[in-house]
Amino acid sequence: GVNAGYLYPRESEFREMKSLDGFWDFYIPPKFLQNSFCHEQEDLPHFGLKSGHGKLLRMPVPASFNDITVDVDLRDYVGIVWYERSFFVPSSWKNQRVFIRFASVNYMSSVWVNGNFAVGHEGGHLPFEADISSLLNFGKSNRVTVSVSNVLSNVTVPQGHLLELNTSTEPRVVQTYSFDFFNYAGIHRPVVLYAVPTTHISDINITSSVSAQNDVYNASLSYAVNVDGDAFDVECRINLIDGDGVVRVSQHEGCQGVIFISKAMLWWPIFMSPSPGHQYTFEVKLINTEGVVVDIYRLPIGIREVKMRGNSILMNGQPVYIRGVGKHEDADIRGRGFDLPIMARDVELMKWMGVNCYRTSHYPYSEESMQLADREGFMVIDEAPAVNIEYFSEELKLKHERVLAELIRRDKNHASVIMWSISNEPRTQFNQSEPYFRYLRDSVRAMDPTRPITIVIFKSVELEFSGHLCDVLCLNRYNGWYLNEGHLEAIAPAVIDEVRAWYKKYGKPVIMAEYGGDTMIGLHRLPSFIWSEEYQEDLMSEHFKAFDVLRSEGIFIGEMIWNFADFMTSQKYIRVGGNRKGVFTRDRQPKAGAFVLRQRYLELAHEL
Ligand code: GCB
Repeated sequence: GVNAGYLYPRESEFREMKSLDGFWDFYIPPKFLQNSFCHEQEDLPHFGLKSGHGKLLRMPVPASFNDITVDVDLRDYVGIVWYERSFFVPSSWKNQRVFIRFASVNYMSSVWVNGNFAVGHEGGHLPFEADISSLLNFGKSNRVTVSVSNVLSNVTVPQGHLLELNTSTEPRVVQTYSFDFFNYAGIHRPVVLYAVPTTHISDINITSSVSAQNDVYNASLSYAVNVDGDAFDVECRINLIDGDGVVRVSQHEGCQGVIFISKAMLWWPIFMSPSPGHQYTFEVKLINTEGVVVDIYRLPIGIREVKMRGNSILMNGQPVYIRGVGKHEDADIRGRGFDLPIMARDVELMKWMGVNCYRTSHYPYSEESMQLADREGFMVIDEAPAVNIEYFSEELKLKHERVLAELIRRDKNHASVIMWSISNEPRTQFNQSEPYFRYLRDSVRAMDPTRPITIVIFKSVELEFSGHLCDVLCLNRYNGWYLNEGHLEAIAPAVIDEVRAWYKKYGKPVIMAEYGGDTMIGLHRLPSFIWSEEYQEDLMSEHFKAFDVLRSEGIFIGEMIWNFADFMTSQKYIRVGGNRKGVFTRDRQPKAGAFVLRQRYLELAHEL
């Protein structure tokens, strides 16, 4: 549910953690049981996976399960799989509250501890947890069992469809979906066990506003701390601590209030300040009626204010131009699995190219990557996992709203997040999309009135029913690729005409959120020819001509190449070992296009 698990677990004097990552038992049910929760499946958590009749393997956590083995049935698996492991809980945790927390399981999961149901969750990419104190054996061994289903339907976010295929042996259920990235599944992000005091900090909300007086910034932070347990018996003491460990402001009043900071060091995007990504530590101490500290939580925060004025996004009053990339959490073998080295490498490559922003296309990224963006000063367009919505219904709308609530609850305190993206390429040519997205836009606005909102559009300007709901128009358009492939000379006029038409229709500034073309590294053609590195370079340069014209007209505020790196897709004849629109390969080495982008982005960074 929306009420738990969104405060990132951190150790402190009062908080202990234990990682449950590593090899887990992994169970594939016998074929005839893969799509249903019938008897044998219901008994599994009780007796353990070893009691079943399926296939037992060892599976690394976190990782997608699809690309670990050489088994095509597992790669293309549709249905329920199971994970299980044992762990010890120290006796010293007995008088605390113990939670198990999954940072992401894709798509639908249920969790049992020692055979007892603990929690269920629908939707990949967002965390969930359960207080399992009453289910544990303290000072002894325990068992956790997790079922994972990767089935997508009309009422999942994102949507997908099952088909039955006749084969030479038996009919086979296959999953289809209209988005192109591979539907990886499994326990994708870390699993932790953590213990907190019975009365503890359960959530923190912070918003900052900034005022400038001759180059000096004063800021005010509004904060609210939620307490779980005997909330009436505790008070909050807040310290705002700077990077050097010095307490800048100390406030004793309460769990809700406003802190004023004179001469604040603001959070600035990368390239906009000599010290981008500045953070303070927001330290909360819970104090009981005897004046004794009972819990401490420390949240890194950046002080900054995002605002729209006219056609500009202002960061601390300064207009920003987005030099961006669309990305994926995707890598060889681990699929969508959490991967710190890839995350760190991506940050280095983005810095090298002069990137100042990325979109979490097409789902929320890991909490660690959001923290890294805060620290490095990247701006993030934070996207819900609602990609390619085709069928609109009341049930889907409410699920989509819950996913947005979970996303905002998780990411609201990140300085890097400058905008919420409700959806990527929904079918907004249909009338029903208007009330659907109006409802969600209003809901997001109510949950977070501080950030602009977008829907990433790909329909044509004449037949489109959602642009008026957006604060910024994000447009995906593949000139020189899906449109007029091979015709580089047609790119610039088409982009200019279309962006002007969008601006004219809705009066909102435009970001080109995707453009690009597939490129096989090592394929060279003179003159350039589609799929060659030269073609990607030329395609980009033609877009830049249009972007510069539109920028000078004041209606265009950002460009984002599709994609940062090559990534895996489902099997399609237009895909060669995946989508090759990356300016980097899947193993993060540059194609020629990366150098072209770098030159432009660094020039723009210094000119702006
Ligand atoms: C799009 C989608 C993106 C695809 C891309 C492509 O419009 O938003 O997910 O990967 O096109 O390369 O086809």
